[in-house]
Amino acid sequence: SLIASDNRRVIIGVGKTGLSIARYFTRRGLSFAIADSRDAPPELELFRAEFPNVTPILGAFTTDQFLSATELVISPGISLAEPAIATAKAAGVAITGDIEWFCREAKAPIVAITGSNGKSTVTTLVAEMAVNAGWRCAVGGNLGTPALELLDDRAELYVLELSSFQLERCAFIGAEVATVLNVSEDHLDHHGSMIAYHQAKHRIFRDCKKVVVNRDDALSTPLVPDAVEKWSFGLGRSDFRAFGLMDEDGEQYLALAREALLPVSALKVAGSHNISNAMAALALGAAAGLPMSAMLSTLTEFTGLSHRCQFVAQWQGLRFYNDSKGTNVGAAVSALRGLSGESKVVLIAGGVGKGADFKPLIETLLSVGRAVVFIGEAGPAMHALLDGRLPAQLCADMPAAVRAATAYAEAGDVVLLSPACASFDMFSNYEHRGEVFAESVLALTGGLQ
Ligand code: UMA
Ligand code: ADP
Repeated sequence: SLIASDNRRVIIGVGKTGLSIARYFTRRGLSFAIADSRDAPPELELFRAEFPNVTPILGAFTTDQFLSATELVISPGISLAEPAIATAKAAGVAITGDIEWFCREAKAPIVAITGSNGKSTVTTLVAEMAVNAGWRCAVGGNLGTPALELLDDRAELYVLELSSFQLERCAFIGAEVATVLNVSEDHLDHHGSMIAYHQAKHRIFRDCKKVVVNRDDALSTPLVPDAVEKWSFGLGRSDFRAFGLMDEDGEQYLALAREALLPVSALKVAGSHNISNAMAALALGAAAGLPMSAMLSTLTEFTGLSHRCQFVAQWQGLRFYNDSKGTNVGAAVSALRGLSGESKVVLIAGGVGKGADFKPLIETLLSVGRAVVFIGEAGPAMHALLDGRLPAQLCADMPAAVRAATAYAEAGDVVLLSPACASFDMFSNYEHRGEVFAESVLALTGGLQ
């Protein structure tokens, strides 16, 4: 074994998360070892500078490597099916992650948010609502800042976006309010089945005080005791503790019980999925005790996050949208539905397919699509599945894809990048993909609006 017997709490991963765990253990006076399967993990230099007395164990894991550990604190990017980890787990080594350590330590209430899509949008909305209400609020998790970096004794509320990977290695959460926004297929390459993915997401309800349920998605409904306070959101009618829609004087309103709260037209974000997201944020905020007035004014100010159905340019009667964060089939389907309206859509899709079933995307395209341009690893399989039912072609890079998409488009159409796939085959991340798309559009249109 590579681990000394006096140092048997092992952090796996020298990335953002691993570094945050090392810092936290050091603040608590807990000793640790740290390992990464890569020879040069991204935060290595920073780690060496901050922890000169801890020598990271680098390079491919060997199966028996962690058998003498007592606990593995595993970064989200490492699979629990990794042989070295599965072997240690089978031998009784405890498996945890940064989120469990955070939740055991946090003193302020936690709003915990997961789901296949809309997590970042809803997490950001709830945090902005809290800030608008004058609460001292810390926001992070999968959204970007590792949870353990948020710990602050003065915090009044923590808002966490949690991924299925973070939840899967977490035995305790104890949120004030927890939600699974929706469940559609994603990360099947990692979780193996929809049931395993669903189970990982539903860990978010462990020991929670209140839940928020999506009435339009049965898979979001938690198995929790009746005593747990339940709030909900949905595009149907409102009710007690149930945000919904209401018509008044020919206008559609976000509503709670019998009260119209805000006209839907006051939201600056497009698509019915964003109406759901707004109501999810209201339900989470209301359950956490945020005042309604601050929540509603946040909704009227919020213009959406970058790379999520983001408007890029208008040119020769075409509108270009960047939805690079549409990294799974469910997201791309809702972007297509949300942006089509009166228009037809030319879609750019493809990338790392993650084992997904693309049929629902193809079906949506057949009703709202003008044409499709495929890119990346999954491109050929998606092209074959479409089987000539719409004009389509494969392109080798993003500038070519944008040119091809524009050539298919007719006046009034939307050109949409919503890849339904991860980006790592062609780009460093989804932000990079979105930026290359926007640059390609501006190169083609000459930057004209
Ligand atoms: N890796 C190795 N060997 C190791 C450890 C990691 O090869 O021993 C690789 C992983 O396979 C992965 C990469 O290193 O490709 C990063 O893994 P990590 O666990 O070190 O990641 P962090 O940099 O700590 O970032 C993680 C989340 N990343 C992942 O879940 C892959 C970030 O979510 C999150 O913002 C951050 O913690 C802070 O909480 C990113 C993400 O892509 C944005 N999340 C996925 C998503 O949203 O779909 C789940
Ligand atoms: P996440 O953090 O879960 O990836 P984001 O808020 O970043 O979610 O949104 C990512 C993409 O998912 C958006 O660009 C859009 O295509 C789609 N999306 C957003 N909200 C929803 C929703 N409520 N239901 C379905 N798809 C959604």
